[in-house]
Amino acid sequence: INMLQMLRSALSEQHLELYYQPFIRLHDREVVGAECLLRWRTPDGQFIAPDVFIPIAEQSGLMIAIGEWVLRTALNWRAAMNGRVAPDFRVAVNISHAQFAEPSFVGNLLRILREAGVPGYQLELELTESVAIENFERLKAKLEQIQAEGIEIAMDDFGTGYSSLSVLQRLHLNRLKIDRSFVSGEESSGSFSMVETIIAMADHLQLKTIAEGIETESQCAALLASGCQDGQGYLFARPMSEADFSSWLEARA
Ligand code: G
Ligand code: G
Ligand code: NA
Ligand code: MN
Repeated sequence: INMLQMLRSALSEQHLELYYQPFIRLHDREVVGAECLLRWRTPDGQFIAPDVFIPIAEQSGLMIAIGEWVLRTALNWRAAMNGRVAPDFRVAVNISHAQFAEPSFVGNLLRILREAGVPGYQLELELTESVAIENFERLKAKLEQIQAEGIEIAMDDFGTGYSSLSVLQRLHLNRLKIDRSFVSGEESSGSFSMVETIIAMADHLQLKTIAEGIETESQCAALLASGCQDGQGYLFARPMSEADFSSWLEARA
């Protein structure tokens, strides 16, 4: 039995799970959202990392079904969090390139949003620079259709891909996610200057910023001083199961 068959049954037998990692507003440390991260728990209790199975899901076309499951689960979770988080608390969902490129993507997205009863502004999509290989006009039209619902678009792992400044300028995005490789380079000051460059560029393009992989108070302080708005990382919390996320929230209150 191969990995693809196992993954297919994991989806149907509900062995996939979402973990949630909070987004923190750096200046006052309020919880402003969470990214959902897919986990596959095999029957023997082992976790298989998404880096391992997402490429297989993408090649086989199974990512479409998994991606819809992720969206539905994340949005139902967001609806269930009402009253425990601020109204503008956003849930961020990673969208793979194969999923985004599917012609039915936007239609399915909006249908799932409606079924969950969640307003668009409570959802953010994390895309990577790889979406920019798509035909530019088509990409732009898709993004506009999504944003017309209030859904925000973040560019994930920013700075590691190849998208040009001109693409960034011509697409209307909402947020840049500064890749953690730049954040962890803080001690060797060469790469932290990349963080400052990215934030300056984001400000110029009127994009919001979030830094990933914040592990130390000194990284947090440096990001705050550079004008970065939000952050995520082990300093605040690891990705947590739904139950652990709820306990974590309660413990802070
Ligand atoms: O926690 P971490 O190991 O979860 O995530 C590893 C990688 O898997 C990250 O690049 C992340 O963007 C990706 N990933 C996690 N969950 C999802 C998901 O639901 N969909 C997609 N497309 N990628 C995901
Ligand atoms: O590619 P993407 O940015 O979606 O993936 C986020 C990845 O970063 C996940 O695998 C998540 O578990 C991981 N992550 C989150 N916070 C930290 C952190 O503080 N340090 C490290 N090393 N990894 C982190
Ligand atoms: Na992400
Ligand atoms: Mn990222």
